Amino acid sequence: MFWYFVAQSTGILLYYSSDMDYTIDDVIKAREALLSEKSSKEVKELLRSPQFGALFALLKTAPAEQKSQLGKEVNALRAEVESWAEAEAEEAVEPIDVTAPWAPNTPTEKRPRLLDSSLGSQHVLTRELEKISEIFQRMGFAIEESRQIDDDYHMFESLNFPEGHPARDDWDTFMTDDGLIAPAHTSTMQNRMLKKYRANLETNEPIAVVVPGRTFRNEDLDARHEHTFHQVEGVYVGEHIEVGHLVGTMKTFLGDYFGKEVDVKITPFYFPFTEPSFEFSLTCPFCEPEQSDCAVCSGEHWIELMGMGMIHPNVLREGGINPEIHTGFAWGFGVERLVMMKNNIEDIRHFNSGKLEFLRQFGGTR
Ligand code: FA5
Repeated sequence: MFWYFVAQSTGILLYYSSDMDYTIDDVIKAREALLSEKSSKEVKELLRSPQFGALFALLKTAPAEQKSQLGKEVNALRAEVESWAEAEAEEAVEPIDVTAPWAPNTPTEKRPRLLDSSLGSQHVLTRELEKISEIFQRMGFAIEESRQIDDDYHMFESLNFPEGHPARDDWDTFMTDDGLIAPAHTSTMQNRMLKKYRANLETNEPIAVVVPGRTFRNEDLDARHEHTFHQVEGVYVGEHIEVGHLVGTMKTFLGDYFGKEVDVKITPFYFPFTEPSFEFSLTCPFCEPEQSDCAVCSGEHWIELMGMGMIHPNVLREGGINPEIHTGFAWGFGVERLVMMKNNIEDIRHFNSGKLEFLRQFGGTR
């Protein structure tokens, strides 16, 4: 067999035989030669290079049965060389992180160093809120999102606190100058949920919805009180619904969340939006029964977890529901307190502290 050789500027040889047979090696060698020149030449120069010239010549003269295969390989090589140009162009334009805490035009060397996100993990509250939502979803509840700014109607009026009602003062939260309110509880969502889901009742379906959300209070802070914390609101409305259904629902949820039955205490309480109303407490896991100086429960041995009750007829009416036909219950529990009791976290202030020592104990579960 007779061989021709084509000398390349790089010294790499591309060869083809006189009867114009080609082997895959021809294309591989051309590719290697192009790769070695990639950094010193522009893509359009590479596309006009002798390596491509030789391959095109080969394409013209190759036996008919080889042309299609060779054509595919030459085209693939050309597409690859063109893609080098695109990759280079992408590298050249520095992406702008619009969420970064610096002005977009700050030069790279002046930007603060950030930790790679792969080093982080979900915050323990986010993780636990996902678990909580999952349990309620399995129990048949829809999950809805709360909001972080609300108005007087949803905070008070729709919840049976008419203007001037003395109980308004018990909900001391933050307000904007134009009268908007940082919600002191997730009950601000009750009226919206009743209106959104009341059509269920027409087809004998209950209203069953859970609303996790961030809440705010002007509080004296201690081991179990924060100014910013989370609640999970629950609303259930149907026919012949009673307090027993409420207690059963909460015990089922807590049994699933803690993986065992928990001791609970239910005491009568007052909320304008439920009647009757109750406070629901769990035993304090941070002290012994004879201990009176516990910083978490203040020696009471019970930690109040939630408020609950049968939805007041005025609240049902305001949501467009006839209380003569339908009744329902609602609850609102503190997420931080629940997570504290499950994970033995003795101070609520750890959650917002940003302390890595605390956060790392719950890391690694993205
Ligand atoms: C309420 O917020 C009512 N909206 C609950 C409710 C809903 C009653 C529906 C009836 C029907 P309360 O103020 O008790 O109630 O708060 C409920 C729970 O939120 C408390 O039991 C506690 O777990 C949590 N919580 C309240 N204040 C704080 C705080 N400052 N820091 C952390 N958790 C808190």
